[in-house]
Amino acid sequence: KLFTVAVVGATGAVGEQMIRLLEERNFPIQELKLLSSKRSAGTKLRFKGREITVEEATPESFQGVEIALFSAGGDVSKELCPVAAGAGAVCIDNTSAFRMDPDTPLVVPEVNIDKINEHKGIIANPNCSTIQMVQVLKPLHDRFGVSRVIVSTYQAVSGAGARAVEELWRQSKEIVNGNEVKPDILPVSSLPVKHQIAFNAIPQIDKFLDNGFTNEEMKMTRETKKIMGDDSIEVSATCVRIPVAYGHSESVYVELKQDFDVEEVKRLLADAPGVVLQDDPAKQLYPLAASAAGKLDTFVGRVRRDLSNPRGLHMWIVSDNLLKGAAWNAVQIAEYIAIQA
Ligand code: 11C
Repeated sequence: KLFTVAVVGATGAVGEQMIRLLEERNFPIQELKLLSSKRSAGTKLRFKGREITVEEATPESFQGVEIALFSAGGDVSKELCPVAAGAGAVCIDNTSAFRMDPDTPLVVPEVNIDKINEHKGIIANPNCSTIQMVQVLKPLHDRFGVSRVIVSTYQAVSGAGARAVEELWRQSKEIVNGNEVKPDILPVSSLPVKHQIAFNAIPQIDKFLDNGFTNEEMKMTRETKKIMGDDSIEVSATCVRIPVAYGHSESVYVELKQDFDVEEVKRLLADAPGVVLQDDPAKQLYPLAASAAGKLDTFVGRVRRDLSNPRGLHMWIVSDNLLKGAAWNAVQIAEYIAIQA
């Protein structure tokens, strides 16, 4: 069967990767509709050697659409996902709009593909920093039980969009050339205070909440519980933006409920779907954002027991935030839907 597919947010950093993956994976497409805001409508994009003109996404855009991939911001999803779902499409939404809605499954295929059919027209794609972490936690939770996670992230600027990547290049050149830096976008484009990102680390991703954590940090807490299907897993996060273009890195400390053998942990991770173990200190082998960029897998290394808690485990987890963290996870879900149809 061939599908009529829409990509909403086609000109954005994630939308661009969705289109590329649909082409590379040879997704069974009858017709591809590329949709965007009014501002980007009229842009011409290529798909399988053909030129497609991007149209403005409106409530009328979804007649006949069977699968709609959304990555155009939460407000667009809130307005148009219910319309698309009402017109018969299955929406795979990359924004946070519906993630915590009890009627919306939040899916990482390697972790909870069993939830995919519980949708009522919308399936949510988790936050990038959550996806790569739960992929690695899942086999450990199944075998030993995970009680607690403390994670610090080192997140790429592309998580904040293509303009943030341009800002990193621009500021880097300004500094190297001895010119004054004028921060414009980061940490949060809608807030008045901006910070330099080139040659810096900013401990703020998204807005602060009353509990002192940021929205990005609380996404990691809440989404992990929902995806893993276990509210008892405690997650505290510190999310940091660093001057890397593509690929989020995470230092993850996990407390397990049972005694474990580090070599068994490594074997479980090596066998986990979509996960690649890169762990050989003697050869200085560990995951790196620069080598994970452009890959579909999630990489884990630096696996070691905590010094004071025998049930504590440390790991370093890296994945391309635009791919497994966004576009690839969404296209993977679309592939499962297509296979079932
Ligand atoms: C970042 N994780 O790196 C964010 C981007 O909820 O989908 C993705 C935000 C989201 O800035």
